[in-house]
Amino acid sequence: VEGQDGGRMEKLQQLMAHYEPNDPESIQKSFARHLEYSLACTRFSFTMQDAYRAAGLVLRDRLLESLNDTNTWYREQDVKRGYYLSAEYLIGRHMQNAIANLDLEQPFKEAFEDLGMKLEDLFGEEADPALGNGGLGRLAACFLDSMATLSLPCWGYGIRYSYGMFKQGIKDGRQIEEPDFWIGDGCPFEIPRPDVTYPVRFYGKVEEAHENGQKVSRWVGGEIVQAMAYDNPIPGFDTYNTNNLRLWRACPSEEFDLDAFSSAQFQDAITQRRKAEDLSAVLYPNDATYAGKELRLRQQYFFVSASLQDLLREFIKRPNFKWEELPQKVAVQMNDTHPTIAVAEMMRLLVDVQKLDWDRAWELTRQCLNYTNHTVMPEALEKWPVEMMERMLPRHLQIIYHINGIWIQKLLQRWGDGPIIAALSIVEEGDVKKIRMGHLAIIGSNKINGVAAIHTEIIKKETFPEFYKWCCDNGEHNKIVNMTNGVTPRRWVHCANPALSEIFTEYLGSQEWLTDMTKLKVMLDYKEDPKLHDKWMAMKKGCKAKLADWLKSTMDLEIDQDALIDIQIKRIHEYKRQLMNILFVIHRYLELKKKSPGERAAVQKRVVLIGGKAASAYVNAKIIIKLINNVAKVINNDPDTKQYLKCAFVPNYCVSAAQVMIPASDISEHISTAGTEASGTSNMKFVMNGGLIVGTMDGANIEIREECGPETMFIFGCQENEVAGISARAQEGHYPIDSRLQAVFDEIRNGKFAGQAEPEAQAEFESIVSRLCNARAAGTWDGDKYLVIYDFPSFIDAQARVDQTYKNKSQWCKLSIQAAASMAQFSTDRTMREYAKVIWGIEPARRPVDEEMQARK
Ligand code: NBG
Repeated sequence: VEGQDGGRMEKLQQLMAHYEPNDPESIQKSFARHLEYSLACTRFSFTMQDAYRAAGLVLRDRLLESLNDTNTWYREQDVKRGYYLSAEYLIGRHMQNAIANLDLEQPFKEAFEDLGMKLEDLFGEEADPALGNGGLGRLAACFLDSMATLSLPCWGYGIRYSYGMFKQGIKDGRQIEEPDFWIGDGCPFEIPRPDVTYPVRFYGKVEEAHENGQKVSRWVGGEIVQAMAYDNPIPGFDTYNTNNLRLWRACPSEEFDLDAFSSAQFQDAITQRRKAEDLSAVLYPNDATYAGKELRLRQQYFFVSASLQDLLREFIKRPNFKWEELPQKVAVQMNDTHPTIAVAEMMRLLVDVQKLDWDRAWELTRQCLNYTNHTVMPEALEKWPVEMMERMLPRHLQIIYHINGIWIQKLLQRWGDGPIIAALSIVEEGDVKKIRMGHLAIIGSNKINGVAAIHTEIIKKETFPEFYKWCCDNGEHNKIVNMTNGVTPRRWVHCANPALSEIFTEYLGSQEWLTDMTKLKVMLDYKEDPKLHDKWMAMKKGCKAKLADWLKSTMDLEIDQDALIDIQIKRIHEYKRQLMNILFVIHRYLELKKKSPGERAAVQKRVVLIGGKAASAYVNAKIIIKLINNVAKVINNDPDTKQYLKCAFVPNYCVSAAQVMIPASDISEHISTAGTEASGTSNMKFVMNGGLIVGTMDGANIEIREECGPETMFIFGCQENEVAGISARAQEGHYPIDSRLQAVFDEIRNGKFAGQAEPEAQAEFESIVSRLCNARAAGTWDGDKYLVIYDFPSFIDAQARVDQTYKNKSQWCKLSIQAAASMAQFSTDRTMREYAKVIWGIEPARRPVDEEMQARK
């Protein structure tokens, strides 16, 4: 509605001039109103789920005020904006985080306690939005929190999957996958935007035409799907900025043709509609691998196209915009290869739609886009069959060929013909010709980054060595940069571990550490202070009690709260070596069995918890889950040992489970083969919560050790530069097996954990053991690729050091404080500052505080 009729604007302005008040009574009023008017409940009859929804709407009102004003502010300031393109966001529950970041903890608590409700119970009602697989998706969510907290004008773009990561159940010790319809009756935090939609085309053909004497390409026909926006406000902590995570949902482009109701086309219309909606229906449950399915490429193009159309529209809306300014106003980050079709789509939008000439468009594209690599596992670098791309995205294939043609010309001019040309081509020749998305990303990007120091070095030397050579030849040494990952201390300390948050705030005299973790260094002065030790140990005890309650209620497991808590939670993957962990548990059990009752009492009690999901098609990972469950069953039921050693597989590991488990750990396992884990981020969360790490010299472990001191970490295993040599020896059969590991293998082979009762499992377990012991027969090697046998003895030693150190409680406490207080480097605030400065060239744009906001505070 436009115009000023009857002073409408002024009137509305007056009516809406004030922010929603944040005192407990106003919150209660707002709650009651939503309960009755938004949810149609009565004040006499509503469920906890209703209460959660109404409370969510109370928060949403406040989030919206801030989101709208922040957007207006960014527009007025005409700031450069960042756009994070990610197929995954493992956001976890919104409510507690939103309350903390909006600085509403006290009034909310009062408001709801006064109504006889506990906030924790409300939080427990929220479905955990799991629109991601693991570390990559969770990192994206932590990034959003930090971007908002730093007042960086940055948005996230992704897909609003109706079904997120599957729910993992365990039946007879095996993983079963259940659909996660998280969206259920709707999420109170999201804002559907039916007015923000974009058409996204698939299939069809390319026509050449002439326009004003110029040859142009027109992509026509095929089918069009509409992308509709759903906004998820992301509030910053200690700032008035709220950013946006815009997720796209696929909708059919046309509503039903009513005439078709009476005709045979009706069924067709329904099928078309379904097909469109299928696009954003499910998240692919693969972590660090990719399954080359057509639907996956459709999902990727769908969200990339909608996002680029949206951000270009915002750019064009600026008065007197000029295309040359695009790199001064827009920076795009492509999170892994999933969104890298963006390179071709940006070119299509600039050349075909905006009519820029090729060279100019290419310059702009290359200056705006950036690419993060998250893994060195070759099976995760996506490659799409040329045939598939030609069918689905014919214009993009043309564009990619054109980009590649120019690129190859440049290479030939510089180096002449040779094998390096084929290695660097975007097109992979072979039986099935493929487009290498990693190559496309690198060629189309301004900066490329790895996610931890060692990982970035491996990218340069092993993953993309030819590119690195090209960059160095061109004087572009800094094209590949390192951006070590982080985690947000708001969710991972303040929300997950309120008792620890209180200790920090008490010792520092303010909450400043939550936005500047270097402040925690002050804690080092007290690391030997018995008073702090008492508080610290009480904090750990409280966290363990919470964990114990949670384990009891979710899986009916009882644990000894005085035991050392040892946790490994992450996706199940051979390179992460959950197998080595469970083999060690068996070893520990066998050692205990050998001892007399008196000797056993002297052994450190331990509870070993392992959790994580296996990709549904990943056979070996699923066998490992079964093995863990079977081992747990034997150990936990052995009257000789069960008070000293307990082991459990914790089902359905997810963000909210992590928030309970991480604070309770004494040690956690980050034990990937050196050179395989790009970074890891749970390692950071554990240490921030005062847990110590058993780990290899891999990923971010290396940097954590540097920051916290080697004495705080139990390091073992071979180094990255030794792996190739050891592997070669293993393949030749010169690969001794430690007698203690041999004893474990024997026990498995003898049927201790399956046997005749479960012949199928027995065969699977035996196959795992014999694979480890395999030398190379012929062709490809399927032996101990991840060097479990080689690293096992030093793993046992590291665990012995853990037990030894843990005996001295005050020494342990000191190390725990020292490590937790030294983690400033691993806040995503640091990571985001680096991206903003080095990659994006984006400055913070903090909303100024007006009097009303000040008064409200
Ligand atoms: C994962 C790595 C982790 C890393 C996260 C975030 C993929 C493809 N990669 O080591 O395995 O911490 O990314 O960078 O999921």
